[in-house]
Amino acid sequence: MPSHRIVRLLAPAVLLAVASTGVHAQGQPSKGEQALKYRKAVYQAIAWNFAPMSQMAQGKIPFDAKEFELRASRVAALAPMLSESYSADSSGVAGSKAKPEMWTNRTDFDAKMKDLVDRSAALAAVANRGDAAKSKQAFLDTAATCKACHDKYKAD
Ligand code: ASC
Repeated sequence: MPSHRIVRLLAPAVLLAVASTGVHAQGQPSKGEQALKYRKAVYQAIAWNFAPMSQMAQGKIPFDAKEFELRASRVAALAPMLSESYSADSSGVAGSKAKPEMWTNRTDFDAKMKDLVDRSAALAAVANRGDAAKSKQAFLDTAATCKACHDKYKAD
């Protein structure tokens, strides 16, 4: 059999094998890998904006109502973007710190994620009114929702 004919016969099998590993022909990340990358980017953006609020809440830098409100509004906008990044096809993708039980306790995980979304929305609303003590408390309440989920579902 001529070699070009063999290639033509094998091509569909090769394509199928490549597709089933989730790696595209040009080495692009799979859907699951893209979801994980997106998830990490959103978490990074949240952490970046969390940091100044954390420092203000701890009295490490002076409370600045405008700055606090800006950071709070960003976190409130980012938090609802997370749940989409926990797509089924991202389960088991290398590089994730999610413990396996996160995927099997999805109802509890989703409830914890909703706590973050609700508390960060409340934080933004409180920060909008500019009261230092109330803003700091709303921040601590939000940070507690981060911790609740990390303690249970994040490795290390
Ligand atoms: C942060 C950050 C977290 C949370 C967590 C809250 O700033 O990066 O993961 O707050 O420490 O307890």
